[in-house]
Order: sequence, then structure tokens, then C-alpha cells
Amino acid sequence: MRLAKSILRKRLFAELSAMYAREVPLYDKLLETVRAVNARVAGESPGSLPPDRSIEEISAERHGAIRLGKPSELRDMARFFACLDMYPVNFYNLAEAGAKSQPVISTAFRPLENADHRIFCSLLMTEGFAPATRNRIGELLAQREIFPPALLRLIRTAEDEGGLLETEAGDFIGQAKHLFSWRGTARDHALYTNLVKARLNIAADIACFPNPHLNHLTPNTLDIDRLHAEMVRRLQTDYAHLQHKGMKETIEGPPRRNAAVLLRQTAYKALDESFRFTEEDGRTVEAVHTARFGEIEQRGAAMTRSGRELYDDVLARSETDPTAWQAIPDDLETLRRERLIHVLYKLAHKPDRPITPDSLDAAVAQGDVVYSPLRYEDFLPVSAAGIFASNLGQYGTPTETPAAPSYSRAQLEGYMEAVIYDAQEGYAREEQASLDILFGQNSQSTL
Ligand code: OOG
Ligand code: NI
Repeated sequence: MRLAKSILRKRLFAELSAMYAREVPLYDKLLETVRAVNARVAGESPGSLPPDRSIEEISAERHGAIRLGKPSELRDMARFFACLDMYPVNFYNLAEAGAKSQPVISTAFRPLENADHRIFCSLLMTEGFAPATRNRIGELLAQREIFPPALLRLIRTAEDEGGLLETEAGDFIGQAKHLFSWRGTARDHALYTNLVKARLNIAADIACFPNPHLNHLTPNTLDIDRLHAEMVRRLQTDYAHLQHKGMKETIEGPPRRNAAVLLRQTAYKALDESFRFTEEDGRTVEAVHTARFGEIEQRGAAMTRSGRELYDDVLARSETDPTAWQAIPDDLETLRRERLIHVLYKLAHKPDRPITPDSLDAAVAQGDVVYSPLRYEDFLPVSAAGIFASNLGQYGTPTETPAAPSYSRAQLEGYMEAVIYDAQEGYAREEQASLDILFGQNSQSTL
């Protein structure tokens, strides 16, 4: 019997979380706080849980972030995640994310339906770097093989056989943990120092290390403001003995609202972690790396294309005008009626009259049709760039070439040898499927 890919995924993420908790004691404390806050919020307002998920499931969800150095790594990473039924969704061009831009292009691997775990995956793009720096990075990365032959063999087996046997799954998880582990070793101290000096910390974080260590592993909270306040309190009291630099000053994404939309994120700031360079001549150099942080998120409703346009416009305007947020309605029914969010519809009871697209809103108003918002399962490029920036202390990418390079989704797909799914199409399809059933059910009932 081959193990279901969803089971393998859940097992791996539970193991990765345990591994990361051993690597970073403060992450373990963050989890403790998340569980406490989620239990309290769910107890006080049971409606805060998505309809089809338990408190245990919500508290077990994670998104991780990894950063890759070259296209062949991304290609094998896409094959790796397909073994877990996780596929690339959305193209995030962080090189064009304004003041906080980063020299990476990204996608996120996640299940296409019922998403539980996700990995935000970025690829370093060095076109804008000084040619000498670019070459040194290229040479260092050319020697790097992040996938050992044993893991590549397991990936091939999963591809050929449609999954792994129980014994193979154990090996796969062991190999995967090693792939994403913090090993405390690095190469080329001089290059590392140059990159950090040139404010290219992200490149140093990628090029000088032997593997894509998990940068963060983010749990899901039902109330991010409470979580944030509780972490601030505990960092000054219960957790004061642990090394930390406090919480990030601002929560990324929309401000607190009654009707949560998209994604809000905060984090404890990146910690100082000791590691050691081994130089070509065998000499070792002790150093400290500050990149890995403790993010936390709260997910709200997925927005339609027009909802998202409104959000992006408001986000841009809010930099100078905090009242701009009032332009986004703050109750679910208005958001739905104005088709700003995606929802799943269903019949509350057998209706007296057939429900048609034209009578839908009236049917909702009369209580014949009920709905629940679809949860946003993806990321926000401006938030992502803000997270990179505040943790790396790197705001914007210094470009050393005459023209700023530009990157495309097709380019990332080419590197990956895989199609990138468009999340917006997925949400629209799910909503439409619920409507098809609604209208279909009702035509059957009139037969
Ligand atoms: C990824 C930053 C993006 C998010 O939640 O938006 C991200 C990284 O730090 O590598 O994880
Ligand atoms: Ni993240």
C-alpha cells in the first residue's frame, strides 16, 4: 500500500516543526503561545474557526520559507513537493516590490485544495549585481548539490509508482528534514562579508550555506493582535531568559477589522545564530548569522480580482493616508454583495422558487441560501518583501547594473519545468462550483 501524499505531508510538517523547535527554543515558545491564544479565542467565539476545521488542525498548520540559489535546485524542489501533493501557486516578483524589494522571484508550494501547509520558495536572481560578485556567487553555487542521490531516488520512485511505501516514507522524511535543517556550517567568509557589506544579505543567506535551511515556520493564529500582545508580554516575563530581539514593530497586511480579509502577519525578529565557515585551506572562522525569525499569521477571506485591486490601491494609499482602509467594507455581507470576496454558497432549505443568478442576493437576504467565505491560502508580495526587509535589515536592492533587471512568471516556470497555478482562478472555480450545485439542485427540485 502506498501512503497517501496528504498523510506524508502532514507527517513531514509535524516532524519539521519538532526539528525547528529543537533548533530554535524561542520557536517552541511561540507555538506554546499560539496554542494558548487559539484555545482562548475558540472558546470565547467558536465562530472564529473556519467551518470545516478543528482547533487542533488550525494550530498544526504551518508555512515555511526557503531560499534557493539556482534553477536546477528549483526544478528538483518542484518534484520534491509534488511527492507531498504540493504545487507551485502564484508568481511573486519581489524584485518589483517597491521600497522593500529583494533580488528574488518566488512561488509558494501548497495543496491546490484544502491547503494546510505551504512553503514560500524564493530563487536568488543576481542579474543586477556587480559582475565580479555575480561570478563569485555563481561559482560557489555551481559546486552545491542540495539533493543527495538517495533523496533523488525516492522522488523518482514516488513519481513512477504514484507514492511511497511506509518504509520509503520514513527515509523520505529523514532526508527531507536534513534538506531543510540548520547545519551551522558555511563556506567563503570573504564573500559572505562582502555581500553583507553591499547590503545583499539575502544573497549571503543563500550562497554561502550548504542547503536551504528553513528560514521560518509559521503557525496560524485565530487572533493575531492578541497573539502579538501576548508575545510582547511573555518576551518581557516568562521568555525573558531566552535570546531575542523583540517583536516586529508593525503587523503586515490590512489593519484589524471585523471581517478579516487576506492575510496578516507579524514575527519575533531574527535571532543571532552561531555558525562556522570552513575555508578552502581548512581554516575555520566562527561567525553569527541573523536571518531566521519567528513569523505568525492570521488568514481571512480570499478576495475576488476586483476586491484585490481595491486592496492593492488602498494599501498604496494607506502609506500617506491611514483612513484609506475605510474604502474596504467591513462586514461579510457587503463584501459578498459587492463581489469583493469569494464565498461558498449552499441552500439553507428547499426554496419555494427556483434560485437563479438574478435572485441569488434576494435568496441570501431571505435566508434561503447561506454562505461561508473562502479562506485566503496564498501570500502578499508587499507583505513578503516587508518581512524579508525588516528581518534582514535590507530595504530595497542596490542595483549595480545600468538597467534594473526584470523577471517574469514564464521565466520561473521555465526554470522549474512546471506550470505555476493562478490562485485567483482556483478561488473563482470553487465559488462557481458551489453556485452550479445551487442552481442545479434547484432545477432538479422543480422537476
Ligand atoms: C520569505 C518571506 C515571505 C511570507 O510569509 O510572506 C514569506 C522569506 O523570508 O524567505 O514567508
Ligand atoms: Ni512567511
